Amino acid sequence: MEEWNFPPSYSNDYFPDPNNPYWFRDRETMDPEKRDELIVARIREVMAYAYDHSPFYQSKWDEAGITANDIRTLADFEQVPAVTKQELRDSQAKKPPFGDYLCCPESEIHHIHGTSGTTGRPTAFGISRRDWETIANNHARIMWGMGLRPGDTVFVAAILSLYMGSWGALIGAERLGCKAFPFGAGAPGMTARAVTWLGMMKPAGLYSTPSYALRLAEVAREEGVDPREFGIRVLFFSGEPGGSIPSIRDKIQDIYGAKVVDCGTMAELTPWMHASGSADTEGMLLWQDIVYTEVADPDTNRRVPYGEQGTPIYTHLERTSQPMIRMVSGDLTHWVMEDNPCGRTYPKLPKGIYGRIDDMFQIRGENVYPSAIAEILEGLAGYGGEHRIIISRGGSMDELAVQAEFDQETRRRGPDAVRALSERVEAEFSRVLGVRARIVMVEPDTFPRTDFKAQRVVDDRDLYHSLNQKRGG
Ligand code: 8LQ
Repeated sequence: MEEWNFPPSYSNDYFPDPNNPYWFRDRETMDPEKRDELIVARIREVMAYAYDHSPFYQSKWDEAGITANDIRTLADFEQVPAVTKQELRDSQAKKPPFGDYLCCPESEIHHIHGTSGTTGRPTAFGISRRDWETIANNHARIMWGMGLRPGDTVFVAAILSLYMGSWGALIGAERLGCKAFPFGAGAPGMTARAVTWLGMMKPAGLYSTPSYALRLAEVAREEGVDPREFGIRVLFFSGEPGGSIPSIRDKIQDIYGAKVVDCGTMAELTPWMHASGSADTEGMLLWQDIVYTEVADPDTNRRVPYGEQGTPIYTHLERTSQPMIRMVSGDLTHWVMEDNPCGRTYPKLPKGIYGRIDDMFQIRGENVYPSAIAEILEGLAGYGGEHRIIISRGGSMDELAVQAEFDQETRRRGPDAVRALSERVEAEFSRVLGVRARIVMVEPDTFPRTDFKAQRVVDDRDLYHSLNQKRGG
């Protein structure tokens, strides 16, 4: 079989036969039960390694009375206590800067990165050279599965700073033998310049967030350029929901005339592409031989059956510097096991990751995700491209208002068209979400666009009530 060892030592010269749709055919298409057996053995190795090299895992597992040798089945592994982001922060506060879960000598760290969030103590990633190469190999393999090939130009349109997304896409493209273009994002005027460069380079692949791909298309059109002229074949997205939401995915595929692939989990879990669709399979496959993912009940951290919803819990099977073993994401998704068009035998998140459980709100007993609201709006003709979700969590129940832009065409057609659109939005909300929301239609381009991940939820009782009054409701 192809290389599958711990620690991994991939050959940087390896390439599959150009006609082979798989980078590692056996690992990707093997009988899933056989794979699970191999994963159990690998988990024991990774746990033994982490125990030997990190006080963090030593004390955690000693306290739980669990050892690597106790893991005989995947069900046994569910007993291993989960790791939270807060524990990583605490560990780094106690043992700065990389925490007592760093499993290699500091002298072996080859790259420093960190979390891109703006609240709370940031977490530092210390990544060894060995891991850096492993990540590049993992990502090249998954990008091969997306249909990218050596010689293709890959344009990275995301912030090249603390965001791991850009770096992961970049090193995957480099290892794949692509012409890697670390263009970046986020500086003033950069989106217009991206339009110029995309026209010049005609890349086969573009990496960004889904929100930014929509923004880029708007700016291209403002510049009189049809995004189809870029000639992009594959748009691969991470960072936020969108790539697996049919209305958003189809809209972007149509705008660019390109295939959309959804990927990405968490920066801590780099190689974060380990959940990724492929050229022929929509949604996200769980590449279990790279990072073992359990979709679990958030209360018990035990796996839920296929077909059910839960929170992903991730375990690195190939990382040696800061391995995450049962890191709980706090996101929500549902998973299935079915035949995939691409022939890979991995479980799948058919609708991707819905969002963080914390971002969910309850309207009269219904759980609502911001991504479900985006899904409805993006599917409606006349929608202007941005919205804000205003929640009032003040009273006994959450209340919901949505400010949504109408587009220029609707504006031209006048107030009746705006009213009709508003009624359509309201009707779709009650049909799809089962909730009544205050809909406030606003002019095109009311809201700023993002170069990164969209932030659309505003938690504000006063704003909610002022919108509610304006509408006379
Ligand atoms: N998140 C990330 N990717 C997502 C996706 N494809 N669909 C839905 N939600 C997604 C570096 C990679 O882009 C991963 C990344 O964004 O890492 P971060 O910055 O640590 O953010 C992690 C969170 O982004 C996840 O927990 C999801 O909520 C979201």
